[in-house]
Amino acid sequence: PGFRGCTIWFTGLSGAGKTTISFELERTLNKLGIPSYGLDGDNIRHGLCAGLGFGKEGREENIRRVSEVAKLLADSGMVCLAAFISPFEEDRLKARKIHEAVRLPFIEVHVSTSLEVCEQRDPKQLYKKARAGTLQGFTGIDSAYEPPRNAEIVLDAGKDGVGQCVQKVLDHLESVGLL
Ligand code: GGZ
Repeated sequence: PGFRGCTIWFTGLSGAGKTTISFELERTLNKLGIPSYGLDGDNIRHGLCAGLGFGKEGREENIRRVSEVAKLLADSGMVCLAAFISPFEEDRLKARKIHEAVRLPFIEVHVSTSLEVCEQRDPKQLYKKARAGTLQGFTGIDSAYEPPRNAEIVLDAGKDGVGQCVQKVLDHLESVGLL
């Protein structure tokens, strides 16, 4: 059987570099002739998941919908890149199971950039608002992030540049025969 596509799932704190890495990887794969497509909060939470909040249930439903879309993209032969905080182990495990039930590879990438670095970067000033108490339930401040224990790949975008992170994912894909 030929290549059926797969999902590469990026999890980590806000500002960890998930979207940046996944979109750079998307460009690289597409240049290599491997069709890929990135999903993230910007193209999902304004459309498919508009109206969902950031409480436990809103995040759970967000990740459930994204998982189903990722599965369809992977099944179509694409490399689907999903970049979501996805803070809860249970929700990520369900995403994995949705794929594995139909034998589509699911590769979890923990973008483990420290809270310290993410907060220092704070590109949207959300950590600042969360610290000030004007934004409540923010991941890493007053909402939990459960670090994955079963991620296929761990990246630290506080230590490695975007290019190095992308290369680590490509190396993994090659080592498991997906490239
Ligand atoms: C976390 C929040 C919150 C709260 C708004 N907690 O850095 P960003 O801005 O661009 O990325 C964050 C994005 C997270 O959406 P996800 O769909 O990835 O989250 S989850 O997987 O948990 O469903 C951040 C912004 O939304 N944002 N409020 N309270 N991030």
